[in-house]
Amino acid sequence: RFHPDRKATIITAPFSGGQPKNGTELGPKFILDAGFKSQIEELGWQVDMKHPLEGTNYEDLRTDEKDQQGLKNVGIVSDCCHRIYKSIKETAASGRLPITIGGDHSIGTGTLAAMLEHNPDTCVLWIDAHADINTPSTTESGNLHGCPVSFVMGLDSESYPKEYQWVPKVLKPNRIAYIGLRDVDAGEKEILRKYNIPAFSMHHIDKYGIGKVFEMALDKINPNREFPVHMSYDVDAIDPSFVPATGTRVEGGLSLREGLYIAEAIAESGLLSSLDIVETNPLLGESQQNVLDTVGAACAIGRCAMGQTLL
Ligand code: 6HN
Ligand code: MN
Ligand code: MN
Ligand code: MN
Repeated sequence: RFHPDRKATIITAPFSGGQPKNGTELGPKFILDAGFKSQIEELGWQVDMKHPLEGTNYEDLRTDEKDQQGLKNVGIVSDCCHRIYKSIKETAASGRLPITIGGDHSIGTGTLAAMLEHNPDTCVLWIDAHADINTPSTTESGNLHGCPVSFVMGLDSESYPKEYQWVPKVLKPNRIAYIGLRDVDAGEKEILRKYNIPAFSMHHIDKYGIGKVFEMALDKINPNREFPVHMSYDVDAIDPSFVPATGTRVEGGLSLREGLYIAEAIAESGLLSSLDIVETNPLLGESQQNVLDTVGAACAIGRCAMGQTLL
């Protein structure tokens, strides 16, 4: 419904500064080498590409050190997110659907900020084992891939480092729903409860089934199915037996089919306005097969969300 003319832009975000492991920055290369662009073209989309991080050397600058606030790599994460943000805003303004390929999930600050400024009615489906809603005060790890949602929501904004001042606080707590959660920090649970943010964990998926949970999630944030949806898909939502090459694996996740169902269902709704596929780390597979499985799942998420299984 939102993109009848089927034009999309793949935005590469080869970035690992939001977390401590090498290799997350290689996600885009592996996903593109697997043929992702032509897979989407075969579905009838006209696809072009943007590389907003070209010319940066974030990997050389990444450290494991925390600043006085306990955060890691604030400068490079903010700079990276700002580039992604500008690139996505331009893409959306030109009427194309942005598909951002990460890279770690800290880039979510840039994609959310851009899509919500583009259309303030945008609502968000965050598909993840984690809630990524820590604030600078609640984060224990200091890894900014655990914080992208809070910045755009403006939670606890007195605690934000000056580098994050550019981020527009545009996301309302009733406009985001989670699916797939199973590793949520204590401080995050408090935030989810305090703001009454719809969150569907693996428990709900076992209880109701993925089809029902998807509808329940949309009922909360988009009851009349009228608003565009930004889907931010962290591949670690899917069980590590199917998606092993990712940095923060948590057992007991979505089956591969449940994971792809979510992407198919958003395609079926016609509401998708932008998509992130993040946290593929090709250096973390214990075997070549592990890497192939993970990259294959990332590509399949994209194809399903772009309409592969619609007849
Ligand atoms: N992700 N809640 C943990 C943290 O460090 O804040 C894990 C975050 C994981 C982030 O998977 O995108
Ligand atoms: Mn995650
Ligand atoms: Mn934790
Ligand atoms: Mn995540």
